[in-house]
Amino acid sequence: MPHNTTKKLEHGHANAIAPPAGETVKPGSSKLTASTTTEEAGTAKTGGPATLGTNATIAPLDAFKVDPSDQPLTTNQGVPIGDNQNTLKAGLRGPSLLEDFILREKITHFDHERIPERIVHARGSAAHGYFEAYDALAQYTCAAPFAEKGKVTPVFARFSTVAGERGSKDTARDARGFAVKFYTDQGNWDLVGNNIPVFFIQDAMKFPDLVHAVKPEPHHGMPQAASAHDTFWDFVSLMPESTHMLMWVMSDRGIPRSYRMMQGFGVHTFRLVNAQGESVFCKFHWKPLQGTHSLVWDEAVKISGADPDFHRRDLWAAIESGEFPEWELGLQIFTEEQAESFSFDVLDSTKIVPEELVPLTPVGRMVLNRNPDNFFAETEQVAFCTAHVVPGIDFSNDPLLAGRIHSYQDTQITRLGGPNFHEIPINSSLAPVQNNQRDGLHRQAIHRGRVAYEPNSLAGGCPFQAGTAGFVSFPDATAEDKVRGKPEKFAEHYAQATLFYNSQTAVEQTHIADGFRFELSKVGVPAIRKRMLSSLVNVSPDLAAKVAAGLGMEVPEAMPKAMEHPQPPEITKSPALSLMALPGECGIRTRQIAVLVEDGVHHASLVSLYEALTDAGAVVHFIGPRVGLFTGDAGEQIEADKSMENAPGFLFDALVLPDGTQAVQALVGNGETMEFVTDQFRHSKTILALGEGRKLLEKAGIKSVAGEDPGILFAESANIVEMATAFIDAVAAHRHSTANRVPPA
Ligand code: HDE
Repeated sequence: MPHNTTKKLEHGHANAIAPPAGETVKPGSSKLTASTTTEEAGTAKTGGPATLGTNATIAPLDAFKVDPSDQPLTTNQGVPIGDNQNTLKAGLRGPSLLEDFILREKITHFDHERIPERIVHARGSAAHGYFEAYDALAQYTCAAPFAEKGKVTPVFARFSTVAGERGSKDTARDARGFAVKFYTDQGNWDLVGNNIPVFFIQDAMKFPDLVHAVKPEPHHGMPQAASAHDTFWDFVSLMPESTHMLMWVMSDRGIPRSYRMMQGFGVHTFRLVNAQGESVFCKFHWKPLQGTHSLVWDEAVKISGADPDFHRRDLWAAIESGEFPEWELGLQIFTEEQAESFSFDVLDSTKIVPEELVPLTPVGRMVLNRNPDNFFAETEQVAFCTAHVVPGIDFSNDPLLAGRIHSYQDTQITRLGGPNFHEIPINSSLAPVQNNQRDGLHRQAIHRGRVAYEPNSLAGGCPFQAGTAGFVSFPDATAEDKVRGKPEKFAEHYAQATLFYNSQTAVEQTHIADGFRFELSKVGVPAIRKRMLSSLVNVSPDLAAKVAAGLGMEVPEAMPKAMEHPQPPEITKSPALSLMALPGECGIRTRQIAVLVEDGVHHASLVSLYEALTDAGAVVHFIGPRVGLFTGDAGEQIEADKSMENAPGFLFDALVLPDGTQAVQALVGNGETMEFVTDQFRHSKTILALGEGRKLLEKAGIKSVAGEDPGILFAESANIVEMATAFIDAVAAHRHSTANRVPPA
């Protein structure tokens, strides 16, 4: 019925509120809902065995979850909304009315949807899970997560890049954040670490300088998520203490294959304190059970274009599919007396404690088994703070850590809009919170009674001090002058950079030189390049020479050292520092394997291979020149879930070239196939050519015969079952750098 009978096309209320109805999906029928309710391992707040289908972080968050199934649309006041399509107007063509509180509420809320992003680590992804202690650790600490064997503590872990903004690519060369919030029954403990065990600077005073140098240059806002620019290298080349961390960031560690495949480190020396008040020093290490793997630079660059969410997607998809990533927590425990004898200072965050000096004690495992329900509510609003420690964990005097203890608490006040960020569901402790702090923006708690001070008699003295049952700072004796300065051993800047370089395999050393060459080639001021090279001479003349050659420069004089005669290092090689020298035993679980398909493909061999690979835990994708159905050699149908256009070769860990005359002919004539094959080859990944599929290698200019390159395998379709095992072993090795592959011209 037209609203105005003289204007037949003007629609009144009845027509205007009916948008076209799309196909509806019943709530609860999505893949997401199905898999998030089938968690295998659950957690309990106070420990005890994990029960099937439960997770202690679910229940407290449940109270805040909103599910609109079968519910009407409402305003924020709960008033049902009749029309969500049209503003209230004085006549259909008339002015909008100020009284339209529904429009105003909707637009006003929208106008304020964004919050400031994190100053650093803005880009990140997170998941829920649990930590399970292997044993009671009472000898060293009374911290709740280590109180008894098998104790389970819920966790929320967030991984991040450092320099890029919130929407930046995942595969930038950068350190990665590795932050874990333990919801212990003694309050929240945040272990806010990185995937690299050292840091660029020794003192918090330099952090704003470092971050200003690495972030996009302030005059033109470039480059995004990259350290390859003048201001960063200007700063670090003037700060020799950065050299050790530079070695790590320029190495393969700076471009991990997956958040699930990287180590994590607490970086600083912390203290463990036991119930008797005795303390030891400690370093925290997370080791992924998925193995440690990295990208190569060319691959990282290409992935950033094809899938900027590469790491986010990987973490999400693994958890959705029930492949819960797992890390083992190891501690390096040592006494203050031991520390004093080391050639380096354990309060210096630019130094590691080599595992040969203090071995790792495995103390438990972390499993991430549930994706967040809402990115903003959980991943964005989670507030990690180094100051969040629990009885049994304490700080050392590391001057970098001291600045962090202040900074994280402080930054949340701007980022999350006030001092009550601890009440946001993802941040709130599972342990009850009782104190006399009151009010402030966005206060949720409704404090009862009239007493908000202590001591009091009107509330019976409650809440009362816990005394020695509460957090007691370790009484670290200090009786010195107030000074600004650094302890003597902080002046030694190169020994561990050299240790790191000398502990790498030849391939890893080449990657480090390549990393420096690339980054410095982006530096426009020659004096900065030269200064950095002169610093690298102190690390390794070999490295300096390689980088200088790559820049077309002479190797300069070594930079004068701050400390000419340091105490000799305890060790000169540490195998634990090389990713490649420590191959994982993790098989091919979650590896992404591309199988090219076309009409006429040899169907039976692909079916057998698919079964063998998925049995081994890999994720197999059939990739065609387009998505959709293809017809196999005997008329069977095979569906391509991705196309070479939407999922290029460099997104996959391994490639299978199919058999079948007609299919191979069609693929040979397709330029995208050649790029697919060439990238797999250039990035040293495993390729299996079935039967006539070898023609695709030949066409791509890859001249390899069986047995020549451990990453290039050939099989006849008839003996695919025997070859599957060899293929699985080759994929498990991840990359075949020893093959010395030269990209075809
Ligand atoms: Fe951070 N860092 N940081 N940092 N950092 C932040 O806190 C800071 C440092 C790390 O997933 C900020 O909530 C100072 C070392 C991670 O939410 C900020 C200093 C290590 C995350 C901050 C350091 C880290 C942050 C920005 C030197 C490895 C992300 C937003 C004194 C051990 C946590 C925020 C997450 C985030 C300050 C050095 C790791 C500004 C002042 C060393 C993983 O507070």
